[in-house]
Amino acid sequence: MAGAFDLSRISDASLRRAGEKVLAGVRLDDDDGLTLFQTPDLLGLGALADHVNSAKHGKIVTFAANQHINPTNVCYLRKTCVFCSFARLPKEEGAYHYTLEQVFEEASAADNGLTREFHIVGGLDMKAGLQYYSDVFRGLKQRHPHVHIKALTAVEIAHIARIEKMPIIDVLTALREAGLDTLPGGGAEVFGKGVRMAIADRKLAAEDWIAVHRAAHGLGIRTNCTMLYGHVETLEDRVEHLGILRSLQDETGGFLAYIPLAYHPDNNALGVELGREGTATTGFDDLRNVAAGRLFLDNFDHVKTHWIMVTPFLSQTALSFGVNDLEGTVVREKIYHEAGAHTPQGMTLDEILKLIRDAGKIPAERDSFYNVLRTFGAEPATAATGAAAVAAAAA
Ligand code: V47
Repeated sequence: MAGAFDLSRISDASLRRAGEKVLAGVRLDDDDGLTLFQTPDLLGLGALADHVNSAKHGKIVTFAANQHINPTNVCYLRKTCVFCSFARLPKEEGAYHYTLEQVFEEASAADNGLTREFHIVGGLDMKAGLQYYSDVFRGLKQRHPHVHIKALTAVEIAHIARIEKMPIIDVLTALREAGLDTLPGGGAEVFGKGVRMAIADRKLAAEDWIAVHRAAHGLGIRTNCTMLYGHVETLEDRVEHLGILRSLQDETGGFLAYIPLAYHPDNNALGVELGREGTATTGFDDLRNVAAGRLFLDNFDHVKTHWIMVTPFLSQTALSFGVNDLEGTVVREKIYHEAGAHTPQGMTLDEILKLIRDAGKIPAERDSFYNVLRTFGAEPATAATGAAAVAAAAA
């Protein structure tokens, strides 16, 4: 690995042993994984993850000019995915299902000339099958031919396959013909059976989520992956989850990025049950999750921080904890705002550039395959904010 790392910066002996392995290029095992999630030495963990990230990406932090679109919140798992605040039953107050024209109207924000990616996900709506999404994608590509379509989680793909009585592979092939380019990483939640039973017992099982991504990779469709942390999962569950993602990446190399997602407890049954309303994850755990992802997932190039979920301030700090990619402009976010996120709905290009520069990093706009399109010159960082303050403390 490029450059030297002084292991004496790490105060925790177990983490130092994991650090020795990382520096020697030896893969971390499950016990090391637990250490990443247990160590009290957050700054040591972050410094190690930052070292690994800097060796891959230098000071470059990428973002995409993207727009989130959620065509429907109707979802037949409304009552059983107890962590979700977005879903509605068809006749419930607040339920919506966009017509094609409504999707195209919302997407017209991309006429700004900046947007390069649509991120499209929604509920498991019996009226949103193959024809609906094929029409959505074809219509979007006609209107915005240069905009990449990252759409439909593995759970939605499996839902379409079920209602159309088609094999997964045929659904993926048909959607690709209609304009689908890549799949987002949602729906993974936590793979462990006990956790899935507790928070999403009728949702696509772990092995089926993996099967959809394997099928996509086999067709050359790249995908992302996620882990929803900060609810009922144990640290062992987190390590197991990361291990499953790492194994599929060994097999296919098809994952583009890993995105840890912080659970938001407002307006959902799980938040009430846990007595957690108004209490999101801690900053400590948010930073730990990105750093652990960077170190454990040694076969992933990209780790993304989702500023909508963890706040721009925390995302900025995460840039010194192993992260090389920042969720983009977004434009209008619904899923986490229903669940209590108080962050803005979107960020302007200038805000993103400032956030990255003030962390002492170099902003770069990327395409959806993580190719850098343009780099924005390094500007002097302003006062010690976010990541700069933490990096200074860790040095
Ligand atoms: O799978 C739902 C999560 C995910 C809540 O691939 C919640 O680039 C927190 O996957 N608190 C969908 N999270 C979003 C997603 C995603 C987001 C950004 C980028 C990418 C990408 C993918 O949202 C769901 C679920 O894990 N979610 N409810 C909640 N209350």
